[in-house]
Amino acid sequence: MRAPGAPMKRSWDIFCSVVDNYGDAGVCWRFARQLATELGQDVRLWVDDLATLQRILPVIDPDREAQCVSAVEIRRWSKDFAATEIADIVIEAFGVRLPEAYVAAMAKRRPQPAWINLEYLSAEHWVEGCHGLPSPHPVLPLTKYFYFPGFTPATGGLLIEDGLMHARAAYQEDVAAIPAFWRVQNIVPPDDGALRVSMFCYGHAPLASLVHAWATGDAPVACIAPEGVALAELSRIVGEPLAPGACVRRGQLAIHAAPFLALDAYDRLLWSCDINFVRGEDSFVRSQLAARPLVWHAYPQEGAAEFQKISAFLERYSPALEPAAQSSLAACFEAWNRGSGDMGEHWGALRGVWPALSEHAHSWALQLAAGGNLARNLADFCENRLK
Ligand code: TRH
Repeated sequence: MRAPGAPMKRSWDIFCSVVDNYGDAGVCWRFARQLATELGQDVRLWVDDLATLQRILPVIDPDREAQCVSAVEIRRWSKDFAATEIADIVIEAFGVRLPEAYVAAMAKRRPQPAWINLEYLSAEHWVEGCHGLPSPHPVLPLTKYFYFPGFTPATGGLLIEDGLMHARAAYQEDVAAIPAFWRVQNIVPPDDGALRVSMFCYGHAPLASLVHAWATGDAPVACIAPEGVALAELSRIVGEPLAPGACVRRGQLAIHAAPFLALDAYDRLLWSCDINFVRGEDSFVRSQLAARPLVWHAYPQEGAAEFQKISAFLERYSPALEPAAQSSLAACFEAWNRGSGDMGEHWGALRGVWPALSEHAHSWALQLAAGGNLARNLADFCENRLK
């Protein structure tokens, strides 16, 4: 029996191509899992790079053609894609090109499937005008719809699991939870009283300037960095190898090397820190839902288009902040994304407006959670297309 308010059970095919990094796999997996476990949908997730999915979801066996995890059927999407039954709802994630034979079969299927291009997240205004627009196929009698995640009710919203806010608050209030997290994840526990900062960024971030400011600052900082480019760069800066589980100290700074965490453990890292440096799309959203201040490293784009995305986000995020906090945050994002050598000074300014930032992070998370969630919104949107 369907839960009250749950959408009708439909079959879904989600096609995910990993362009680079982890965001494509992270978003698709999160979305697929929510459809299957919370909305009772019958979901197949086609992924062309199972090794990347395995990094965030370690139970995956990258050598298997098909496997089931959290009620999602995960399938290898290989070049020689074999004919398969067409689902009721077909999602191409981030504009990925579907197999031609699959599209041809979609056109013949009766009733026709709902076909969605799930787009990247942006806070820019134009997104509201394009969200939900149809795009007729140039030859076949098929229509695809653009579906945009976003921060306003005129977009598809964000991926927010049921009960997430409650689980996060309970974790942050439980005095035993954070020490247990360090233990289980093999991370040297940060010193009591140190400001806890998680670090996930691209290679061009001005980390050296930040490391200098932290090491020579007047208060202890614990920087927790999962394995990856940030940890490699930190290791280069301090001139010491930083294997997961290691901790290196420089003045007021302690760098805690962490393993690359499974997706849900990474959420807990964000919940465990006082501020999170995040990047791309998925960690960016999760840090906001962690109700903690963030510094965002946007995915670099042609023509430096990421700076428009940063301004658009801050335009939505910042108005409730006092003017000094707004300008310090904007300057910090700008310096971080431009790779500026004066990032350390901007960090100092950010510390000056700390209480306002922390309080705002909390109310922003609640505001996002009150806005509904993308998985349910998209299921409703597709149901209307299938009627
Ligand atoms: O990895 P990213 O840089 O992904 C990017 C963006 O999605 C970008 O928009 C896209 O165009 C590009 O990929 C191709 O950053 P993002 O989006 O934050 O994704 C990282 C994922 O990795 C996220 O789901 C969280 C997860 N993660 C872990 O599971 N464990 C970890 O230890 C870390 C650091 C991240």
